[in-house]
Formats: sequence, C-alpha cells, structure tokens
Amino acid sequence: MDLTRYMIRFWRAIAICLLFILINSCGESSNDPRETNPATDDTVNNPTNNQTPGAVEDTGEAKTTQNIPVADEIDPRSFVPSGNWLTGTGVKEIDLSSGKIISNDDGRDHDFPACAHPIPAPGLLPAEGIVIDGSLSDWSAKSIVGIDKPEDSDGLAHLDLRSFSWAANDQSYHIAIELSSEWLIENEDPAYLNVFFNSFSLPTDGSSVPVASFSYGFAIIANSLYLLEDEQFVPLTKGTEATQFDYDLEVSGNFIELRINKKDLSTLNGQPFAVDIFTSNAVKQVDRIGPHIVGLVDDYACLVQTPDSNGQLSSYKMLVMRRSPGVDQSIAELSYRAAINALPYAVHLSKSPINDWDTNNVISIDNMNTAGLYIPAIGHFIVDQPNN
Ligand SMILES: [Ca+2]
Ligand SMILES: [Ca+2]
Repeated sequence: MDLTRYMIRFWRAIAICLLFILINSCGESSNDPRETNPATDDTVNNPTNNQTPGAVEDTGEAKTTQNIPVADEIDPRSFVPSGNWLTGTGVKEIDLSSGKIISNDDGRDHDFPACAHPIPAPGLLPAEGIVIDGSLSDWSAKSIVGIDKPEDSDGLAHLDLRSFSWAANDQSYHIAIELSSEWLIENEDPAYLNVFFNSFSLPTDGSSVPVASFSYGFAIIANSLYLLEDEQFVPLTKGTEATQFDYDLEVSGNFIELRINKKDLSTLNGQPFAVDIFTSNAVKQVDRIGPHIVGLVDDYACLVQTPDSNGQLSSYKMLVMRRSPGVDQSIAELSYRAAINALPYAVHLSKSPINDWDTNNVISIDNMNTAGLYIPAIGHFIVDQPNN
C-alpha cells in the first residue's frame, strides 16, 4: 500500500463522512428505506490522530495489510472521552464553503493509526439465559450493538434512545432497548418504538452497488407489538399458531425486551439484513440508533473520540467493522482505520457534532462499481478488492 492509495482512501473517507454529515445534520432524514435511494457517494478515511495511543509507526515500507487491533473489554455506554485532538497532520483549518480542502501540505507521509479503543464485535453472543421479563440484567455489555447520546430527542425523554442490544439463538432474535426515561404505556401523544428489518444484497461483480430493500416494519406502541402493512400499523396476535405471531414483549420502566421467532421473518431469507431502531410520534421521527447488521463477518467495534470546537475530545461514536467473506480482515483493516481516522476530521471540518448517528457500520466488500456508498439505514460500504 503506497502513499497514493492511502491518500485516495483518505479522500474517499472524508467524502463519505461529509455526506454522512449532510444527510444527518441538515434536517430530517428518512427513516424508511423504502424512501431511500442509495445515494452514491464515497467513503473512507483519512489521516492521523496524533492523540491515538497505540498508533502504528509507518517507516515508509509499502504495506498491503494492517495488523488487527486487540479488542478491550469496555462497556460502550460508559466510555469517557479525553484528551485533545490535534490538527496539522494533513488537513488545514479551512472553510468548507470555500470549496477547497488541502491535504498533505506538510511534507510528511501519513499513516492511519489503529483504533485506540477497540471492543469486541457486538451482537454475537447467543441468547441463552436471556429471559423476556423487562429486566436487562441478563444482557451482557457485549450484546450492545448500538449506543446513542442522551437529550437528543427534542425534550421527549420517553423517546430518547440510549442503547440497543442484540442476541440470537437457533429459533429467535432478541432485542433489548434502553431509553432515557420511562416508556409511556398510556399517553395522549402516540409513541412508537420502531424496529425495522431491511435486507440488502451485495454485488457479485464490479458493475453494481449494494441495494437495500425494506423487509419488515414493527412498532411497539404502549406494550403491544404492531406490524406495518399497507402503511398502517396493525396489532399482532401473539401465539404459535399459523395465523399468529410468535413473539414476547415486556416493558418495564425505561427498558424494553422483545423476542421474535425467526420463522415469522421468513422473507429475510438468508440475505444479510440490518435492524434499524428509531422512535417517533404522530408527527415525526424523534431519535434513532444506528442499525445492527446480521449476516456479514463482524470484526470489532471502535469507540472513536470526536473533538468539540475547542479541539477537546469531548464526545465519541461507535463504528462497527464488518466485511463480506471475500475480503481478508487485514485488507479490510485499511479501510477500517481510514474510517476511524476520518471521523474526527469530518466533525472538525464540518463543525458539526453529527448528532443523529452515534453508531455506524463500516462495511468492506469485494465488489462494487464505485469506491464507496452510504445507505442511511445500513451503513458505509467500501470496496476493497484483495488483488488490487
Ligand atoms: Ca431480561
Ligand atoms: Ca438519544
């Protein structure tokens, strides 16, 4: 991997992160992938965070792969960001509206440090031992597939998402949701906790892009489960008979647990899919957690610190690293690092905290007709062709 390819990856990363910002911080984004045209765009990465512990020194030797970080046991909900974020590693202080971003202006080569705060790939724990009873004490922190900031729900604390956990066994998928405040069973303003399943296809050659398709839309309203049919939420009859729906749901305070039998999600049909969690009321979508993906190779997640306007690393996001089986992890690691290191730059350059998405997927795939693609209800796809 030479510098030129690094820089290509850098600009792909900046581009996709900026797209990411524009989509998510400039008004309401679509919460329904049926309305989402996979806008073609870019991806990945960028230069160096000087504050990143564990940075790998690049002594100039051309690389084609990167070492894979060893994950730590960190609860992604309670991570505390710290330190200062330094610019000067290739990106100038600029005004985005000037239309110019100048890179590599300091005469140095650049490397992408490894994730400073890697955690195990979430959502892989089996569901054995989980009881749908409204208590989340039976869920490990390793089950947390999505985190979300508090107080980002227009003051509607009962719609303020905090975490999303996932576990599966042979029969069922299990979901746990934590909210900032008590889920309202009786409320004049309808409250919806939406659980949407969106399947997607991966290209098998270089002539197309991943395509997402809506599969199922569920909503928890009060303490019942509804299914979206013909643009209406209809209540589901619980049970194991052919005409019934096999699920369990318990709401207790600000915790919600849901189990859905896989047989009732039959149209997912072996394709990879994303589970998108968002809250809404009668008027609009209120809060969301980035989607969890099932059906790809899951490598690790990275807690990425982001700077505020003073350069203080005061916030963080979780990027979840995934790939298609056709890409070696050591190859995908280049794109993972690029995305990790792009994120603070994107926040810095845009002067935006990117409030809407605190969890996002970075997905390395082996075929696509463009460098990168962002699909809001799925994640960032980056093409990594092992033989190039
Ligand atoms: Ca439980
Ligand atoms: Ca939130």
